[in-house]
Amino acid sequence: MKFLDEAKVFIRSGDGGNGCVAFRREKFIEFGGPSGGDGGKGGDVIALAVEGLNTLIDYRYQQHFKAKAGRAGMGKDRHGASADDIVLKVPAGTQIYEEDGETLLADLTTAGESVALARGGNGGFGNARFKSSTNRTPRNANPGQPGEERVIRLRLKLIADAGIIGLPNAGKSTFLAAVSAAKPKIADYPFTTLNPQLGVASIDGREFVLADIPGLIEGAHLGAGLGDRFLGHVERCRVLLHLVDGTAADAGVAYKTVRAELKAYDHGLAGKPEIVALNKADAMSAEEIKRQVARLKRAAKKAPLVVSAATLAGVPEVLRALTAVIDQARQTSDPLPDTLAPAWQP
Ligand SMILES: Nc1nc2c(ncn2[C@@H]2O[C@H](COP(=O)(O)OP(=O)(O)OP(=O)(O)O)[C@@H](O)[C@H]2O)c(=O)[nH]1
Ligand SMILES: [Mg+2]
Repeated sequence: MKFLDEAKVFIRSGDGGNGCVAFRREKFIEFGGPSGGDGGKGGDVIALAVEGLNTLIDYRYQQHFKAKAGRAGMGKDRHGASADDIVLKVPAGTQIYEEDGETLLADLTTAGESVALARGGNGGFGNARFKSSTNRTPRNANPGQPGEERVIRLRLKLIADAGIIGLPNAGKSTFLAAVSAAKPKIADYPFTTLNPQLGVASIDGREFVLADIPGLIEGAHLGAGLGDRFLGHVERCRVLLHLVDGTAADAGVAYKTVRAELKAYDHGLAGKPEIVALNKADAMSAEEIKRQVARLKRAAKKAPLVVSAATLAGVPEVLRALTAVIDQARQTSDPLPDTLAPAWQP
């Protein structure tokens, strides 16, 4: 399945049906009175988070969603049918913004959550509603109310417990492949990973979701490489796994480059708990490992874990360190301490 994490969609809810003007006409019944029915309600446009989706790719093929109008009322006191709602299915983790892309309308974080984005117009009253003791032949009915239309932007921010960050070629995808059933593309050149990948890792009988994102390079926040927009997918993680390639010239410099990009991106990423691991230990001599660990320790101000995603040495320790932070975060904070606008009501 292709991956798409941003989409712009035009939505329109249905107009209400018009009320009807009619009078009862029947043999032997004089002055039958008004009998115009009400119009039906137009369809709403609703967004619903569903399970089993992790991309917005459907919205590349269809960008216009219009709900049908309610049916008009008819004589003999028949009300018009209301139109069906249109449901936009989105993956959990989808944020819905106004057209400006900045005003948050809704954040659907769990499957089953839904929000009405455009309400269908109410149907108009038929003339039967207007009868009264002083007006026994009302000849007026209300028109249906118009629907609403708007442009919205969908932005998917994957929901994972831990996110793997690092320079290209650090071995992020190799790590994800090693600890989960995910099959990300792995290769010996930068920017192998073009789209975020999710996998479920397990350790000591516990499971958590791990996200692998494209590598960051210096200047990513200015658009260098693949840019930093994929960092949105680790925004909601409880912990970051920062992988550093031990075979690089200087692990400390590599570490600092990525940290600088996290800071420039902001959104609270720089303050997230981070587990630092020196990868590719299998390809280094003990001497080299020692040197790189020292550099990394100086840069990160804490001792890194040493790991090899290729041989799995040290991998359980990394997973345990991640689960420890995840558990702690689950206990102390609510699931998504995001800066959310108050729930939007149409
Ligand atoms: N020797 C050794 N090689 C590794 C290890 N981990 C990854 N590699 C190799 O490093 C290269 C890059 O690995 P990837 O997993 O694609 O790196 P990445 O961080 O996902 O890179 P991007 O997707 O480009 O950001 C591949 O050739 C891997 O086989 C390791 O622990 N030891
Ligand atoms: Mg990769």
